[in-house]
Amino acid sequence: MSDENIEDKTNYSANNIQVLEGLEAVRKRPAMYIGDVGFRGLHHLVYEVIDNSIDEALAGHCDSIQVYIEEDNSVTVVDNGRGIPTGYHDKEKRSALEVVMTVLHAGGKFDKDTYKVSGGLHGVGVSCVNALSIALRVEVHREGKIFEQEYSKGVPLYDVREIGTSEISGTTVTFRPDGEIFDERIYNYETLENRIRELSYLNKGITISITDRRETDENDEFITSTFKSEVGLKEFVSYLDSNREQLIDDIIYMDGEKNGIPVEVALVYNTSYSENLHSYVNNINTHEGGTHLQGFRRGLTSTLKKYAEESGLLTKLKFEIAGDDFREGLTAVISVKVQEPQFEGQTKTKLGNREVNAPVSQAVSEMLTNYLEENPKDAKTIVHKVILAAQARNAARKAREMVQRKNVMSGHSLPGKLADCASRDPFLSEIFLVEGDSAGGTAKQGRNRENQAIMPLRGKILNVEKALSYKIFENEEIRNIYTALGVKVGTEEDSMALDISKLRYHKVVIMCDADVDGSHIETLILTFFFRYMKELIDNGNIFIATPPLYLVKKGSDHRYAWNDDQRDMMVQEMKGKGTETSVGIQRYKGLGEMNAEQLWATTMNPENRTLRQITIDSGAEADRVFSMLMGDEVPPRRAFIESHAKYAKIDT
Ligand code: 0RA
Repeated sequence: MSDENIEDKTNYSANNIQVLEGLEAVRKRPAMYIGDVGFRGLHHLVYEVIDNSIDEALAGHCDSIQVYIEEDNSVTVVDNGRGIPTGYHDKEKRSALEVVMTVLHAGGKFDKDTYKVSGGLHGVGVSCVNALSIALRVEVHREGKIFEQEYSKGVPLYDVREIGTSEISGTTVTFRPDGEIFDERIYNYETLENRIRELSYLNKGITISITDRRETDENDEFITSTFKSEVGLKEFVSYLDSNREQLIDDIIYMDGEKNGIPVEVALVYNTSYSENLHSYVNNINTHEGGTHLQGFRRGLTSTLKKYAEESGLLTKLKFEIAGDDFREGLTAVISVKVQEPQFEGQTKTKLGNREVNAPVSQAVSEMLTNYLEENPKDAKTIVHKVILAAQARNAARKAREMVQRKNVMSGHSLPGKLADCASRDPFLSEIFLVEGDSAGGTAKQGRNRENQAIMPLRGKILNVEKALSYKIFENEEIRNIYTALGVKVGTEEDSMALDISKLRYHKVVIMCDADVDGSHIETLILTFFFRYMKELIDNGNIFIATPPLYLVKKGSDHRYAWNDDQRDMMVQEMKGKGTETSVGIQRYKGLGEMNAEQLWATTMNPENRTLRQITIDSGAEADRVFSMLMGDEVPPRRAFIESHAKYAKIDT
């Protein structure tokens, strides 16, 4: 044996130890790599794998990606790229494929020419997915051959092996998340579908499909969706606004490069009053905004302001137009690709790179200037809308000031309908927003008054989707929510700025009847939080209570069921217990059908209750769904409600 060989062996085991240490680090602190080990983290694994295929597509070598949810909740991602290289890697003493699959951050290192920008929220790569999978198999078609390797918890089960010949090229990865790591195991088709739709808009020209192999529909076929966008963000904006009325003829669009930074922007004005801006960096939704969004706003405001001033349309206005006024009824998506993104903020979704601001601002300015010059009619319509927004903002300021003055005059600022809790510690306190005065009364009797506050809401609260923002602040129920929560809105510069530093309860629980009306009210309240207090949703403060649907009883044996399966199982079990006494089922529709003890035991007691925390998978999709649910068009709303209904079957 030569010296060289000995050294090789040492190197090999040294590398091996490093790999194991890397995988172990991921398994020890999975949240550090994928965010969390719940629903989000579970789905994040899929995004991480798809991202590699998208990178291959962005490099110009792949135009088709298929995703399958398998029967056992494993996921397969197939692409027609070049295939991960399988040759021997001299330095690592093993197949390049094995290196990509097992070494953290190794993914991009083999292909220096590729303009690589995606790479997931945390950019951890497929090796991280591998480490968190109880089983993973990769199959590569490349140079006329097929190769495979399998792993468990990231450790290879055998060396990369050749298993056949092939005329195509591409990579297929199938993985099953490790149940020891994840609290959630079940993939949600719609969550993945939404992300895939979004990815297809963000990366035009790529066909991406998703198929659910777990169950078939009434025609015995798997549920599947295929997405391909020819025109990118222009189509995205039109999808987002499909339930709103467009104010101008075209969607304003540009796709280009500024100072070496690829910038794609699409925007349109509609007749609504809300601002819907969605921004992306390297395909990642930047919820918290950042320098690209600042650039967008600056470009939009300065261009429209200049145009409005030069056109003489502002002469009659007695006050300044603010930044917000340019964004009322605006739907826009902006996507930039940044080589070395710096992500900041609480959820690491805020772009910090200062060099991105100016190029985006310039791009937006140029695009908009051209459009306004070429479409004077639309330009006028937009300026008119801006002036109306400014006037409404002025009215809103007056309404708000009046409210604040009233509060000061009456000496106490909490709403009369609020039954507050004793505790003044927001971290221990919760508030239940309850549908109707009568259920509110029951909740007041049943609660733990030490830390549970109750505020009844009268009937249907205002549909904020259809109201001007100053109308919203004139609405009593909504003002009560603001004052009870201790949330302040509006500063001199930004009429929508939210101050949640004095939030009085860290859990805000929406408690509605388990029927069609209740779920409508739930949606109205959620729409309000989504449009006007989104920070609370992002912070994880908003919850929905889940009252039981059934009381199943036999003699003195009383049990609650939250769904039909549970109910049927209880009935079977109780019947099995011999005696003649019959089993009775009571269907709860309203909270009012429960007495205070029952409501406490099933729905309010932290020891037994289930609270559903409201989170947003996709801000863009949530925006579209709320505008549809609360908008004027009936058919899409009915279709959505029928496919998502919790209670419709029972009540119709
Ligand atoms: C590194 C180099 C090359 C391809 C890839 C990675 C690659 C990775 C993945 C992951 C999923 N699908 C993928 N497709 C390709 C190409 C090197 C070359 O052929 O020159």
